[in-house]
Amino acid sequence: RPGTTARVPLPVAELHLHVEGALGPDLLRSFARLNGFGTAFDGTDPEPEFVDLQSFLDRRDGDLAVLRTEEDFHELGAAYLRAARAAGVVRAESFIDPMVHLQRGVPVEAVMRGFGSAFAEARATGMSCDLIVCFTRDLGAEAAEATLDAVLPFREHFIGVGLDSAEVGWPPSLFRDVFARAAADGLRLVAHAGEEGGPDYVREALDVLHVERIDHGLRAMEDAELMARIVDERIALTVCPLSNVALRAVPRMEDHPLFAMLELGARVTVSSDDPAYFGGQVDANLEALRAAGATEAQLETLARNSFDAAFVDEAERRALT
Ligand code: ES4
Ligand code: ZN
Repeated sequence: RPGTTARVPLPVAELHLHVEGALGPDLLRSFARLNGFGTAFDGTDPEPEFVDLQSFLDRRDGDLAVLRTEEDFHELGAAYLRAARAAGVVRAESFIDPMVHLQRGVPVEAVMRGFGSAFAEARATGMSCDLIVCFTRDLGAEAAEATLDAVLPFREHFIGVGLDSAEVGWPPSLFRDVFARAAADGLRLVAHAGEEGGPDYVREALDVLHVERIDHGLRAMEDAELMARIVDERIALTVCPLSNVALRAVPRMEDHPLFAMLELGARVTVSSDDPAYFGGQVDANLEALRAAGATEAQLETLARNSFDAAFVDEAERRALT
């Protein structure tokens, strides 16, 4: 576009990002060659069409086959942090899913040491970033307990736990005990709820798991009383606009419930979820909202909310903004 200058990205905290979802086509091909898959992934469609959350998870699981070693996880983590920085992310709280990798025979140790060392290295160069370990909810509560046991030896590499993957049929209440144990270990708590599951899932995440933020939370909008509470208690919602449209949780960006959530005064934040699959990093998500009618004031509110909702103390918060 001649005559336009590149916009400096708005500084934000990205609070809802799955590092595995940053595995883009170039990295995918290079890991495939490195790990003996030859050119099997060369024709992989870089912009796939999804119909729902499960269709994305199936595609992603196929791609993740190329990740085998601690070094692979290190490289993927470092690649995400570089791309995020360029997109304006000055604080990253990023999800990883150790059980997804263990399912295909990769030891939890390789995942934790690889991602952990990438984040530690970035921290040493002045980036504010931490990991959150997600329980893969469709593997059930016993697997979640086993996950917590398996990652606790790497406690220095993560600050909290979350709950992700296929939502419907796996209500938060199933995970009461493992979240209580994580809280007792001093871990911060978040959970995906209300992406495909109804407002009851959001309510359970708050009342049974005692999470501090809700990831997505879209369907909380179906329950006015619940939204009033979310506003009142300043519970952050980490919303991922491009993901929601790609996975058809929202029909069109112009209809995104984020606009009404902001009107209610909810602490809405914006993140990219899985940037390699849904059309870009957090800056692309903010840009998509702008194109759908978000005002500068709304975009600034979203950025400020992201810092208010981040798991940092006052001193670090001041250093970030
Ligand atoms: C995910 Cl529930 C959900 N949504 C988007 N990306 C994901 N990666 C893993 N679980
Ligand atoms: Zn997510």
